[in-house]
Amino acid sequence: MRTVSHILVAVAAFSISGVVAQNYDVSSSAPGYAIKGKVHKTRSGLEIPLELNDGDGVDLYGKTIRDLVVNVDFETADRLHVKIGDKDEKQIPVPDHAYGLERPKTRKPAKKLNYDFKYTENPFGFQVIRKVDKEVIFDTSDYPLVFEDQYLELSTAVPNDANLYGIGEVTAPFRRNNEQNVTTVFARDAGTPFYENIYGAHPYYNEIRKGKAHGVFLLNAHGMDVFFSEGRVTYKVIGGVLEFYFFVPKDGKPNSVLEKYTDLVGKPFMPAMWMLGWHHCRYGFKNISHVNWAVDGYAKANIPLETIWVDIDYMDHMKDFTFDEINFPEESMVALSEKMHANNQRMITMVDPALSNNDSYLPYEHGKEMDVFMKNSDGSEYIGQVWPGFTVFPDWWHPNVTEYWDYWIIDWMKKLDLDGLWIDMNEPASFCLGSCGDGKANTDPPLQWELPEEDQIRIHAEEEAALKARGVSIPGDDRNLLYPNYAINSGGGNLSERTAPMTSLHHGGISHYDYHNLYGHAECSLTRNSLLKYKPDERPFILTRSSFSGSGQYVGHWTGDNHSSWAKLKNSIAEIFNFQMFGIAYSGADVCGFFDNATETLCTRWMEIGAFYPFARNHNTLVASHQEPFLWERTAEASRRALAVRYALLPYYYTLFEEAHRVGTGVWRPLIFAHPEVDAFLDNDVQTLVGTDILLTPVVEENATSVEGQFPEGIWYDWYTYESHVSTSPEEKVTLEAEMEHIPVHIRGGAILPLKTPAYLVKDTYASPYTLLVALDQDGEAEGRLYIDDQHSVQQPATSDITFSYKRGVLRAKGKFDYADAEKVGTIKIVGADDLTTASYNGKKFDLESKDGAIVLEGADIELTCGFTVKFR
Ligand SMILES: *[C@@H]1O[C@H](CO)[C@@H](O)[C@H](O)[C@H]1NC(C)=O
Ligand SMILES: *[C@@H]1O[C@H](CO)[C@@H](O)[C@H](O)[C@H]1NC(C)=O
Ligand SMILES: *[C@@H]1O[C@H](CO)[C@@H](O)[C@H](O)[C@H]1NC(C)=O
Ligand SMILES: *[C@@H]1O[C@H](CO)[C@@H](O)[C@H](O)[C@H]1NC(C)=O
Ligand SMILES: *[C@@H]1O[C@H](CO)[C@@H](O)[C@H](O)[C@H]1NC(C)=O
Ligand SMILES: *[C@@H]1O[C@H](CO)[C@@H](O)[C@H](O)[C@H]1NC(C)=O
Ligand SMILES: *[C@@H]1O[C@H](CO)[C@@H](O)[C@H](O)[C@H]1NC(C)=O
Ligand SMILES: CC(=O)N[C@H]1CO[C@H](CO)[C@@H](O)[C@@H]1O
Repeated sequence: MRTVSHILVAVAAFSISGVVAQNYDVSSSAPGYAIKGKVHKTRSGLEIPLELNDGDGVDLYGKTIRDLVVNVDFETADRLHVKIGDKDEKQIPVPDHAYGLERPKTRKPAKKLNYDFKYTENPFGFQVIRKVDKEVIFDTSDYPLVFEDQYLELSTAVPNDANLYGIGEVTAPFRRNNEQNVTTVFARDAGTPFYENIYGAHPYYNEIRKGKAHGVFLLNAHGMDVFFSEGRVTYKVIGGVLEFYFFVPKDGKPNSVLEKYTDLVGKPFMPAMWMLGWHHCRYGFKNISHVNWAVDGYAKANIPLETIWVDIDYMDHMKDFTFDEINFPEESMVALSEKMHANNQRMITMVDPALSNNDSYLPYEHGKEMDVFMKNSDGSEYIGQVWPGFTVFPDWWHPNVTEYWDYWIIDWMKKLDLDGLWIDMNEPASFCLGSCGDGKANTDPPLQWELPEEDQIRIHAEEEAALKARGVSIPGDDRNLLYPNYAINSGGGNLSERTAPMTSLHHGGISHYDYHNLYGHAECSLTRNSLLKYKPDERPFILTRSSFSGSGQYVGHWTGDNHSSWAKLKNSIAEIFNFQMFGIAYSGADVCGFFDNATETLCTRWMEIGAFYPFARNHNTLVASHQEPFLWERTAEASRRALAVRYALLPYYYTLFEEAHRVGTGVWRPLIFAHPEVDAFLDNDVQTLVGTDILLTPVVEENATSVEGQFPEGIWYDWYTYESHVSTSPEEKVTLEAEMEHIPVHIRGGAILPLKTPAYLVKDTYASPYTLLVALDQDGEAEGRLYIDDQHSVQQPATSDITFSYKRGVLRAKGKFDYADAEKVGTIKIVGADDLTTASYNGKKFDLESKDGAIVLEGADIELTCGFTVKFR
């Protein structure tokens, strides 16, 4: 939802002394470690004991740990696990649990490994070698390992100007090899400043080297800086252990790397069909009639709207599970939900984790009784400040919290018959520096950025004093949790800025310092389970702001509080690519921008590409002017046109989501991931492949009426005219016409696309028979896939999984045809052939029509209950 951009200004005024950009060098003075004793063979690999070398340069930023153990597990042919941990196991790893990561249990080493693992004795270092071309893809041997309680450092050599993608969450170009640059991984509520750490934590990257891809995942939930510099990647981590996973599929395809990564962290969840429709939201709807105005506005303008969202506006004093009795009374919200459902539309509301600590607020009383809120280091209740004023925070690790959260979530879902939940502010965000004191003030504290600057500075100083007064560590833990000596480059400054104090506690005495990056992830997992208890057989809809590696199995993600600017429009594409790579396929950015005022042209161009986001929603903030797409003629027209393409493609999108869910591949794909061998695509983070067959070339520059695009080799057909473009050199930049209401969309020659006739609603769209669009390649051939199920149930008794092929004039469908209410193919269109006049199917002859650039068979009436063949002549 929101962060307040003004706070950035305010914070800057505090002159953050603890936060200077850190030294980019590795600690060359560190003595490193040597193998001490015997290297053991274990059931699945090796166990290597390490001991610190003598020498100076210890205790760089923390307490040096002398004895380490390296566990190497050859888990699968393409996955290697290397964990460097302290022998005493005092360091806190990512828990082996759904709120962390459930590790696969490996019983014996895999055979026929696609990688080699080598190590050096003294100093200890290791190499991961891609077997197929002997490429050393990870190599720590030239850099000393540093292992201290609050500072771990490890570097690998990479080529100069390496092609690195990933490490997040960050707003940045997709290819991340900026010279001497740092990406900080530390969940943070910040309105998407370029290059700074924001909401989620994803210590994962893909590298493309010599046309082949591999993946590197550091499974660690502590704050860290990752430096991509010339010839080197360096991790500087403030706790935990160094638990790496390397993904080295034999074929070197980026999609295979994603498959292997999501084998480990979890596959993206399968959305229900309706979730693929268009969503609308605004923070700042004044009252329920205002929301209805938006719903009706879409209808009048005939711009598809599937789901309306209500932000915190509906709440009484912004408290979860309450209603503003004047502007959003309960009965009006129920009526809105009923109206939406009566029209086959949907409704979603926001729920924040932080709960008002007002004594007469039932969710607070209840939680207090069950003791489920986070604690200060002295055992008292931790009080922060979020929208309702002073707040407490559910501790997702408390044994009572499941019962507690289930109760309130299910009650809320029932009350409004909601279709899903939006969970925000779960970094967790809190507006004080760590603690807001005892939260006993009689009135809600004013939002700090609304105060004069001198008051902001005074309050901040008071907060800092109060925080320090509690101590920088937790009794029994001598680490400096508030101000570790190595200050990661968090854009927020000190770690506890705008979040819970690092010294606050989760159940079992775990400090927030150790679990901060998992807070949102845990909420995702827990909330999904609550929704499954509410309706066990409905696929839950949850959209989260904060996430961690693996959250995609529970939720979707939007890229947070962006701006109505051309730069943010362009960058939204790279951000979505990142989340496809992180295993959160259902992701999107706020279309038309959240902060600031969108102009007609910006919103028009944004609706055009936003119509194709895997998760597609227009969303805006309180003070910004309205940006409902029906408010401007040109935006409305562009929205209708682009959404007609999306809705026509729904079966294709749905089939891709099924693939993402089963295999782990992204729905949106950068050209370089489809063609890692084409260097010309390395930096192209504007053009987007939807799956393999649809290429989008959006305009992201103001006033442009044409756009340059690159095309992988082969034939590409214009979506609207079927005009063909034959690409022989992907390097070539082709200029495409793109008047204001038009987004260039191309179909890959060689694809068979299952399409529907677009209508206002997903349901009505689906009621139409399929059109099979057969787009021929140079050899006159094509292939495609269609997945069918009941569109919403978790368990599917029978599904259809159909492959289509077209060869030498014969269209064949085969596969699995089990789905009970199988639909029909009504129309077959062939693009790229001009000499066909008749077709025969099941003994019936059809005359073909040549229409609008395609050869068309109408009225085919083919039931998708078994395989079929259509012969064209
Ligand atoms: C950050 O922490 C340091 C102590 O390490 C302190 O001197 C500084 O004032 C803090 N800055 C902010 C903005 O809280
Ligand atoms: C990181 O790269 C960006 C873009 O090239 C640049 O603006 C920024 O200054 C760099 N940051 C550092 C710390 O070098
Ligand atoms: C609802 O809000 C709109 C927009 O501010 C305003 O025009 C209208 O008068 C309000 N309606 C009611 C019933 O308060
Ligand atoms: C769980 O809640 C009950 C009250 O419902 C309370 O008595 C109990 O102490 C709580 N458990 C823990 C571990 O706090
Ligand atoms: C608690 O909530 C009640 C009811 O909304 C309100 O009247 C009261 O002022 C609140 N108390 C505090 C301390 O905010
Ligand atoms: C945005 O538009 C509103 C009026 O709708 C205006 O009050 C506000 O100042 C504008 N904001 C900016 C940043 O231009
Ligand atoms: C786009 O056109 C408008 C109106 O002519 C002009 O004000 C604006 O500066 C132009 N923007 C760019 C980036 O050229
Ligand atoms: C923090 C950040 O990235 N702010 C940018 C948001 O977008 C506006 C343009 O709309 C820029 O001016 C800001 O710098």
